[in-house]
Amino acid sequence: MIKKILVANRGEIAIRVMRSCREMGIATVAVFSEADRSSLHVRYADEAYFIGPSPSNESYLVIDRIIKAAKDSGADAIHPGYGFLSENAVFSDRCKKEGIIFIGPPAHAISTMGDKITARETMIAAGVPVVPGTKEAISDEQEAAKTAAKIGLPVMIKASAGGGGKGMRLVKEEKNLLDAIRGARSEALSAFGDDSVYIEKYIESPHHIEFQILADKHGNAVHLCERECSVQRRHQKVIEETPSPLMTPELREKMGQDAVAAARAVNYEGAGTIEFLTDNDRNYYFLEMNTRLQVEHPITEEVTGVDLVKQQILIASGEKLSLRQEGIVQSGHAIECRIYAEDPDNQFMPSPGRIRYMTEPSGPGIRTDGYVYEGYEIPLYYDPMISKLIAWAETRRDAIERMKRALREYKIGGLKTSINFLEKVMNNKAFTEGKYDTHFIDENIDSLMAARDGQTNQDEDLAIITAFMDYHEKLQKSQALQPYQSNGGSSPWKHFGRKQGVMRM
Ligand code: MV4
Repeated sequence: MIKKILVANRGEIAIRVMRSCREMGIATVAVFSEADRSSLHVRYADEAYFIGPSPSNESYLVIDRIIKAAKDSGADAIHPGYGFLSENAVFSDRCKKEGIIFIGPPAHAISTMGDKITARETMIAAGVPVVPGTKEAISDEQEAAKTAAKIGLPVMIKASAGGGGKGMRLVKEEKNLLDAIRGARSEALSAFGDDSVYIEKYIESPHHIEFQILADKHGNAVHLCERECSVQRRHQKVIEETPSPLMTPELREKMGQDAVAAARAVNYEGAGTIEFLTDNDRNYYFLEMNTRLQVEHPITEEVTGVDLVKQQILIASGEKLSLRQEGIVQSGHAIECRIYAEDPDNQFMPSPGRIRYMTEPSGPGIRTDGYVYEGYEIPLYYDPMISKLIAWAETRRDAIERMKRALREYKIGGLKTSINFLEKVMNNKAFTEGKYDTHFIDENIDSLMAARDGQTNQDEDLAIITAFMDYHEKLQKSQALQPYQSNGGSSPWKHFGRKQGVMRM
């Protein structure tokens, strides 16, 4: 039985994890850096431990400090959230050695999937389709040229230690192959300390479709259907939805089975995600596995009704999965928009700063997973994501309308945000028709950036102006009956809105 969980993270995900803990009657421990002294995850927790300076490599990434906080607090488990130490095999192993439950997969699953060449090999052995390409690291450059010719150009050179777009090169012409290999190698060596690279056939206009899986310590594994994550910019996801507009029941069944096979092949435990590239003919290929809870997990929760964090905790406690594959059905449609403190009009530069005012959307079918409050200053040390806005409705069309309504309700003052950009995506034809792939933002950047059509904001300004005019007109009428005495003849414009100026009707 887990009684107390230390959450080795910050921001919205730390709070998200603690919410499930609280519902389960589990005590929570926060850790925080200098920059996070006034962060909400610290106030939310039952207790909190200071772990060092603001830069994450001096606080959230220091294994010894996290372990010490866990020991000092008497926590029997650690939840790593996403990012930071969540996919660190050394950390998973260290927790085990210290007698602390790591709420995540064992070290062997993390390292097998972390090495992309080993992951590909493991998937091939398990019968899961991978992108056509080399099975082993490229050793000889002449051999590489032959392989590329055999696969057929264009190809991608990828770093085995990479992932998420780091250390990748696209090669369209044979004459660029060797330079690309050398470039990818040196980039990989300096970024990861490992210069192994491999070759894959380039999939021209892929969709990024991923499957959520859960696996317990007793050999049971299920999938919780897909998430469509093709709306991304520079390998940063912007919008995710489920079901995928590209999905069919037959394809879901096949991909789901392969996702479960992928998890079984590494004796996976906990929540994980199998990423696939899918082409327009609905061929699909294993890309990589994320051995953690993901940012976009809420959309899966909204359509399946499963609390993924609770499942992670139950699995880590050693319980058998209570879910059966037949019992997992998607109901309705869910979309997530990531709200960032960034300026779309200035190359999406981060825009950290103080939240001067804020009104968050709510109402039917709306969920926000966030951590900021009015007066809070978003630190420049970490990811600039402010919150995740999730809309659920019966149909995709209704979910889009609901998201548009919620984006319009969302008011954040004091810094630049991506809210206006997201509204444009929701109004984009390719998006509303569900005909988009991973090139969507690049291909539509002009119309998504165009000077705001601003209809929504103008409507609101107009509403405020007409409200004032109506008030003022009625105020004057009531003054005609009963002239002013109290304000000494000051301008009615100043008078408007003042407490002592309550009019009689
Ligand atoms: C690819 C690809 C096309 N063909 N591999 C980008 C992130 C990394 N995880 C793998 N990525 C890609 N690998 C082959 N063989 C296209 C991408 C890719 C991409 C993939 C998923 C989501 C967005 C993307 C954006 C650009 C490129």
